[in-house]
Amino acid sequence: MQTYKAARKLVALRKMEKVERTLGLIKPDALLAGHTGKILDRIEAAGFRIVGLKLVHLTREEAEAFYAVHRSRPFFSSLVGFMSSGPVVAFVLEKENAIQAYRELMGATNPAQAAPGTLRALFGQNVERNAVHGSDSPENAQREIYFFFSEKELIPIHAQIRAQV
Ligand code: RTP
Ligand code: MG
Repeated sequence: MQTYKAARKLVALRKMEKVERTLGLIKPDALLAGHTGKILDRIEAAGFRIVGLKLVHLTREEAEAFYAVHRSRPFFSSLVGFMSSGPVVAFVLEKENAIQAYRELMGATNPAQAAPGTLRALFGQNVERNAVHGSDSPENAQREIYFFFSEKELIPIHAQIRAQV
């Protein structure tokens, strides 16, 4: 009963504050180059709250399912090969307008065209090995979050603290 009330309060709080959730990945290139700490530091410094976090090594089939929207693109086979070549860090971020805000922090798909100071400009190598992923719409964010996480693995620490007062 108490838990149900608390959960409803959290949902209301998130709606009131227009807090959105997005799914992010640190891709195998950046992870294997040892950039995880620096990338997460920049994400937190930009005001995102991490509510889910894990290491995952995708199989080729899982990478194909994750990027299914790009199935007919010429780069699909290479992309899923790259995304299953090593582990990724998966995370769920919360912030007002998180989806667009995180895409701005990532920068353009091609690191050569990404604005200075963005994650892809700083840590990306080329248009495929571009260090990070971020959801591009509320529908895709929802699908991608539950591709990697169960509800129990998402812990809105900041909202929990405020809900207690
Ligand atoms: P992401 O989905 O990973 O956040 O990247 P994005 O929205 O900026 O780019 P998208 O068009 O969705 O492409 C997904 C990923 O495919 C790789 N890619 N390779 N060789 C190429 O021309 C090419 N174009 C895209 C990148 O890894 C890109 O992030
Ligand atoms: Mg995309």
